[in-house]
Amino acid sequence: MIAVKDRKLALWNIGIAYIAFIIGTFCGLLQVFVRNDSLQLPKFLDYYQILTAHGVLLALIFTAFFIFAFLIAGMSKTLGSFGPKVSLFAWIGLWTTAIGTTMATVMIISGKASVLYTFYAPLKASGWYYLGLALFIIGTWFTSFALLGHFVAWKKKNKGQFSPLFAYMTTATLLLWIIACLGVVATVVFQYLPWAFGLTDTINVELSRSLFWYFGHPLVYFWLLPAYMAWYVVMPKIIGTKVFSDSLARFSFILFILFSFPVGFHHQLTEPGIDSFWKFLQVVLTFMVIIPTLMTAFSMFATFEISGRNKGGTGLFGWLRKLPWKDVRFSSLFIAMLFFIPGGAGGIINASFQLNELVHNTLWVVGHFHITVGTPVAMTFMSVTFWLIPYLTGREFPKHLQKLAHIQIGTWAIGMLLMSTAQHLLGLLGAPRRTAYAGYNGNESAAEWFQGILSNHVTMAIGGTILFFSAMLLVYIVANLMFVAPKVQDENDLVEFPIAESDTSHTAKFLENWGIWVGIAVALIVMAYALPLYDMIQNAPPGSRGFITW
Ligand code: HAS
Repeated sequence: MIAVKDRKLALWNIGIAYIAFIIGTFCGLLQVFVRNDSLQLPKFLDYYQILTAHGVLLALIFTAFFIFAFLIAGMSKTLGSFGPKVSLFAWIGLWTTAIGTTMATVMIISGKASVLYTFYAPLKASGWYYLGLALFIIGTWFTSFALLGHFVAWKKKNKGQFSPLFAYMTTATLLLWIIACLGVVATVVFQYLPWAFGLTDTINVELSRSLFWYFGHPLVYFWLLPAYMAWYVVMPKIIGTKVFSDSLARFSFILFILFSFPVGFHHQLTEPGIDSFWKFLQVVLTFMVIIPTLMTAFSMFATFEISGRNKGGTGLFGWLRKLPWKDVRFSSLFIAMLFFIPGGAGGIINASFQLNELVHNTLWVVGHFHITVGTPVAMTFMSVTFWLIPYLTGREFPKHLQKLAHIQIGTWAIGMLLMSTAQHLLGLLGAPRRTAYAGYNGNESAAEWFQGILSNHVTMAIGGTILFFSAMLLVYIVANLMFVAPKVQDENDLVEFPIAESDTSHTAKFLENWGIWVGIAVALIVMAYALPLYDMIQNAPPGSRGFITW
């Protein structure tokens, strides 16, 4: 059992995450109906306003608060409870992040920041929106440094020992986050804030986008790595085995630190202001990310097979039947992994120079991120929710809630399958993203896109509705686990915090040498970004004034 004060900190983070989840998913529901042309929003609400709220609250706020809750709880569990300084920094982090979130959300709701979660210039939001975002990032840095400080203190006390795998992965994830945020902080502080508060008249659009995507791509791995932590460290314990290979797991996280950053241009392949050489270089580096992903896939299959065979499974696939399918903590993880197969493959398509021409700015990309962050990551967080909240609150996870949890993950999977398949197909046919209902003034060929069995807005709306139902079911389960389910009487009956055993006897010492890895990451960043960014600043076109199109 971790210390009460650490539990409280983690629970506050989870609570805020789920408040963002409720508003964000409701906006998602409204969106699919607007796109379907079957809902007229009231005058005070605009499609782009709810699209911004949906993106910011789910992709940035829900994920970040949930991730920090998981990391806080896991660091306290594996390295021992936090000292007063760590706690203080983590609380300051929580409140700064919460204040930033509130400022940004108020700006979106009051219609002053309908700029979507990517906040591309020259769309211009209120300066308070950017200030809210800046506070949000600063807050996460406080928490990150608190956890890193806890890690360093543990290392000092345990000289020469390998850190527990969970703590090692947390450190890798936080380093990735801190280095990634440098880009978005630079653009917000030096470009957006002076521009939005009227200190400068124009903004260098290409530079702002490039700095955003320098952050935007590692951001997706900031979501993914905590999910991988649950796959590598939590899942083996749930299915009754050990971590397949400690060094493989550590090395795959290191590869993510190296190859997450020098790749942001793959989001900008259609932009004219970047020389194709730099795009080509970053596309090649993007493909390097396949390596740690496939290492993970291999490791997961090996873990499943070892566990299944230990339980008596025979034959080529007999071990599959021995896996604990009735345990919702496992089944949601497994479905999450299944979705990652088409999700990741879609990423490879997006990153391919020529294929990107076909899919960029279409609904395909929306389909892609719903089966990456929206399913593998989100369903892994659901699996974690089912044991982490009762562990922290000291409550049971009663049978009836477990049944509901099965329905919840099943409906999430079905809803996502329908919605994202429709989005992928519609995108391939040409339907644009980032738009409200687009009928192209009744143009015949545009109308044909929407006439397929799966490629139509109705399928998307049905998928979206099922998803909303599932989201509300999840909120019901979360509320019960937080406040209603019976408290366990005996500490031995407490829901388990599953951390699998990991054998470090073959792990190379240099994997713990963070200096080397951060150094190589910085070298790769300089190689991929220094000259193109210099060029964008040195040969900048006249900047753009701001546009408020809503
Ligand atoms: Fe992506 C756009 C490329 C992965 C999220 N991506 C987005 C956006 C988001 C997002 C949110 O190159 C939209 C941004 C916006 O608003 O504009 N993506 C990639 C690539 C990968 C990738 C190369 N994306 C992710 C992940 C995300 C995510 C993960 C969230 C968590 N993405 C792009 C590109 C764009 C893009 C372009 C811009 C498109 C445009 O033009 O706008 C790679 O990381 C993928 C590597 C993965 C694989 C996996 C194949 C899977 C296999 C099995 C794995 C199985 C496992 C478990 C681990 C190669 C082979 C197995 C166990 C079982 C039992 C099944």
